[in-house]
Amino acid sequence: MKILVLGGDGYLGWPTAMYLAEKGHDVSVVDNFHRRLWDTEIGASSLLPIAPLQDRVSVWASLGKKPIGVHVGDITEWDFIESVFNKTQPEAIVHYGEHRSAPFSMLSRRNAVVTQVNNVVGTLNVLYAMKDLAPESHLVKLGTMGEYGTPNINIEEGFLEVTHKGRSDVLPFPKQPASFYHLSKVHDSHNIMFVCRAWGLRSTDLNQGVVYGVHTDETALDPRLATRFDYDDVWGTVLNRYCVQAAIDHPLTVYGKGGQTRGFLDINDTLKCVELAIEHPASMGEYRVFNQFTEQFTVLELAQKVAEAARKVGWDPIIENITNPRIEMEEHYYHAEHTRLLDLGLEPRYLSETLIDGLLGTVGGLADQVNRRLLYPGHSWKEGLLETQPVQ
Ligand code: NAD
Ligand code: USQ
Repeated sequence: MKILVLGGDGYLGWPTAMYLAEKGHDVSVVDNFHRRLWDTEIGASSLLPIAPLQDRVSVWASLGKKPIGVHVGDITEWDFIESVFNKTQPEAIVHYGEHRSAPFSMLSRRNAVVTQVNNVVGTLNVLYAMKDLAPESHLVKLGTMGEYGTPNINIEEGFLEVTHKGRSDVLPFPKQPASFYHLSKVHDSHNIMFVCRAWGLRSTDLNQGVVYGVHTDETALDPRLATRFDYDDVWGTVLNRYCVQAAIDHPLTVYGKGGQTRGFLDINDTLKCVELAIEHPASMGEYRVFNQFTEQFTVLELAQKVAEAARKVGWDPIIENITNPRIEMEEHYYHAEHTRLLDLGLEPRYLSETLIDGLLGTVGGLADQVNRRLLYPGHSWKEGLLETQPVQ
């Protein structure tokens, strides 16, 4: 199948591109490298060194693998995305090409605008390109579990059966996101659902939880095929951060009380879920939602798991409940359904299988590369950048 991977230079996009090429698909990646620029803006970088995209694809081809095409440009620019669709005629579009940091989106008015314009306009262009140039293609869009927020009822997979004043309907599940980034995903979801209804396009919205891990069968083939590992307070996700903190004897930074519960999954499960969505496409005109995670933990439980695993490798981190830079519920009910990908055949890799060898082993070897400035939060949801961070 001809597949476009938008955001193919990113943490998930690059391993996905290799994985799908290895499965025999005809893969092209699209990226404008804004992520590398946004890292520079906050003075952060991947703990694992990452090669330029052009080197990645040439190393991949030199291993005798099916070549991966590269298109460098910005999907918010219509002429660019139109030419990519004309050249590649995609049958499936895996859309990772967005700005993905909740803290970044909350730093200032400008950061909120950058995030929402990039994500909403980019996705709108993709939808128009599908309508005009590839109407039968299938959009596999990366959404987020954070679209739902933390309601006091079970979270369903996209839709909720509601009875109101004696009448019933199946309606989109209410969305209560907690950052301008998460809101951008809600806006995307509405636009996508609308065009499936209005133009008969088809899409799977993968509401994904927090992803961890960096090793896949393909990244393991050569160090230059590695994907990024973020641990700073703006781009780094919670589990990655705890592992890095444990490796350098820094307190594990639990924000507030630590009862915030989220869904998590291994990067290898992300690749499998995307493949399952592609292999079992939505019908024409269908907009469907899969909740994409395999386990749920509170962030305090996660810190305890990391501390326990770290002690097995001879480290002894402490857990510190620090002032929460975010505005979010720190104790709440959380139960999210996630059966649709399991029904399609997902066999999860659980955290207990990979924490010590996969995550702690990786960061342990890179401990001397860690920048300690990036570990305590240098931002706040209310005040934006704090003084310890570089000023723009
Ligand atoms: P990432 O930042 O590593 O990768 C995104 C890539 O998209 C970057 O290489 C960036 O340069 C590119 N990009 C952004 N805007 C673009 C544009 N306008 N034109 C072209 N390229 C553009 O992010 P990631 O962690 O790989 O996440 C990928 C997607 O998955 C995002 O949409 C994110 O919201 C979603 N997601 C990620 C996680 C996670 O834990 N990483 C969890 C849930 C959902
Ligand atoms: N947290 C801590 N300590 C830390 C860092 C974070 O307690 O050192 C807490 C946060 O307060 C939050 C939770 O951990 O309650 C998750 O934060 P995170 O930074 O790991 O993840 P989040 O900001 O939600 O965003 C990440 C990705 C985003 C994706 C989202 C999936 O960056 O692209 O959409 O996970 S989800 O969380 O399901 O919405």
